[in-house]
Parts: sequence; structure tokens; C-alpha cells
Amino acid sequence: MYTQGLLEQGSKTVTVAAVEDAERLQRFEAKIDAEEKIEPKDWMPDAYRQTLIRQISQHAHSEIVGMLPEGNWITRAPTLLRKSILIAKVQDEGGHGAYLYSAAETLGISRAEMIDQLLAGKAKYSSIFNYPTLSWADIGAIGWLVDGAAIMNQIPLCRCSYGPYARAMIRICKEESFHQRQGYDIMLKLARGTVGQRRMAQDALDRWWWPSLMMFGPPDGASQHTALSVRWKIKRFTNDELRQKFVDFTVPQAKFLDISVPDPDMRWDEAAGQHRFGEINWAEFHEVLKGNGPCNRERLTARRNAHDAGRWVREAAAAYAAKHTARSVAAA
Ligand code: BYC
Repeated sequence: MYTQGLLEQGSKTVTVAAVEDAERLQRFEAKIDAEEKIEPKDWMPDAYRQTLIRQISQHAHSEIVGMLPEGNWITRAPTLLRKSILIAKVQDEGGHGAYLYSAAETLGISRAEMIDQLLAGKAKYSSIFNYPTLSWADIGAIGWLVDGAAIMNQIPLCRCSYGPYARAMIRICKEESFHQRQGYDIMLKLARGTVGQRRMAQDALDRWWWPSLMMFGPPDGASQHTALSVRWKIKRFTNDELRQKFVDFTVPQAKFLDISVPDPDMRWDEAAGQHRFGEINWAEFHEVLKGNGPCNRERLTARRNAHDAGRWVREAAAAYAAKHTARSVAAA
């Protein structure tokens, strides 16, 4: 426990609390360096707790808001099989949101608080979900590119230093991998289809390519949280490192589909063993983050309406739980 007294250390007077904190910080960092997990009841610096609450809650919101662009196509999927796959995928995203809210709750914030922040427009969620799904090919592009980018970012999160987040990510990544494959399969069918279907596939790649690169966050030089998150092994790679891996992984997949990445500056750098790519439109990214993307308002309105429509369910569940608690107290 913190002691408020004073301790003489040579000529310097420091608070006992500060010494205790420094010792705890040292033990905390030694644990992280040794690749041990930090668990909810362990001591952790407040900055670690706050960063995790921020990142995990934003991640949870992204999963929940991310159900909307794809949910938009459930009634219009071209076959029964595609419809079943899409329903399963959208349900998986809801499940991911639920595990992630639970992981964030272990840090001392409630799910209700996090949801209030989202509905009040105070919490961020991934920029990518503020773009519209205009054709069936967009469902292919989301699975291929958006889930592909998500996997690239999330596989390292399975090794995150915070135990509950790392464990949630293991299951999420398994499901994301099915999501990526079903998306690529849609793209493959379209790319090998009629002229019109090929055009749809190309159009979807044209619209989703750049927003997918933005999913990795601002460039390293502008990323305010990366340094500390990498030091504390919340993030294992920087934003630019993951973006580069994604480009290197995805460009050959586009070639196999025989459709073109919409970037005239894209080229293979033999010496570096990497693709070089053009400048990302960061002004567009910041506009989307400020709430001015093509669908920001629509997404928040949909979540607010869903929250209002579900109020009676939450109230009924709370009344049922209270009744059971009262009965077990009376029986005890
Ligand atoms: N969109 O210092 P930085 C999915 C914010 S869901 C919006 O680099 P950090 C799926 C950032 O939050 C996949 N905001 O931050 C679901 C920060 O703002 P604050 C979602 C962004 O945290 C359904 C500020 O910019 N994945 O796969 O070190 C269907 C400065 O950035 C974005 C995750 O959430 C963005 N793209 O790094 C289909 C993964 N980028 O908080 C698929 C977990 C940055 O200071 N999250 N910002 O106001 C992460 O790995 C990290 O949080 C990020 C950003 C790499 C995203």
C-alpha cells in the first residue's frame, strides 16, 4: 500500500509512495521483459491501464460497428451458401466485441461506460467502417483486405503483455482467418467471372485499398502511443512495420486475382525486398477520425437506434437477475 510519509535518501527527500512506485515499476517491467503476462490483479502503471482501456475498447467498438457495413448485404447475398457464411461472419464480429469488452472490464471500466462513450461520439473505432458497401464485391474486399489487415495487426496482439487481451485475441484471430479466406474466395469468383463481375472486383479494390492501409494508424513519426506500447509489449510492431507487411503480403494476392492495386507508385524494391508504395492521404484519415467520413453519422445513428431498441431486453435481464439474487438471499 502507498504510505504518505517521507523517506530520507541521501540529500534528497522523496515520498515513500514514489519509491514504492519505482520499485513496482521495475518489477512490472522485469516481468514484461521476461515475457510473463500481466494479469488483472497485478500492479500496473496507470499509463499501462489507460492505454489498454483505450485500445481494447476502441477495438471492441470496431468489431461492433464493423458489423454494420457487412450486415447491409445479408439480405442481398447472391446464394444461400454466401448468405449463411456472411451471417456467421457478422455474428463472429459481435462475439469478438463481447470478448473484448470483457477483457477491457478486467481493467476497471464497465461495459456500460464504454458503450456510453461510443454512443456519445467520444470513443474512436476503426476508420475503415465509415466507408459504404456499395456492391457485393465490397463484401469480398472487406474479407480480403479489412480482415487481412486485421489479422496482420492482431496476430502480434496474441503475444500482448496483458493476459486477458492476449487470450481473447487467440480465438479472434482463428475466426479472422476464416473471414479473410471467405472474402478472398468471393473476390476470386468475381475476378474469374464475367466482364461485369471483374469490373465489380476492380472497383471494390479501388475503393477499399487506401482505407485499408489507413487501418494501421498514423505513420510512426505521428503515432503518439507507439513508443510506450512497444516498450510495454502491448504492440509488438509499429504501425508502419505492420502496414508494410500487409502490402507485401497482399500485392501478390491481387496479382493472382489479376486486378490492379490503385497505386501508380507501387513497385517492388529488389534491394529492400519490399514493395514501395505511394503517399497515403492522411488528410482523409483525419477527417474520418473527426467524424466526417462518408458514413460516420449513419454508423452512430444505427448503433444508437440499436441501443434504444434493446433497452427492454437489458431491463428484463436485469430484473430477472435481481429476482434470482433476491430468491437465493431469501433461501440462504
Ligand atoms: N481508426 O498513436 P496511435 C476488425 C487513433 S476490427 C481510428 O498510432 P495506437 C473487423 C488512435 O486510436 C479491427 N482511429 O495509436 C471488425 C489514437 O487515438 P486516441 C480493429 C485510429 O493505439 C468487423 C490516434 O489515432 N482493430 O478487424 O498506438 C468486421 C493515434 O494513433 C486509427 C484494432 O482495433 C484508425 N485506423 O495504434 C471486419 C486493433 N488508427 O486514442 C473486421 C487494435 C489510429 O489517442 N488496435 N487511430 O484518441 C491497435 O492495434 C492500435 O490501437 C492501432 C493504433 C494500430 C489501431
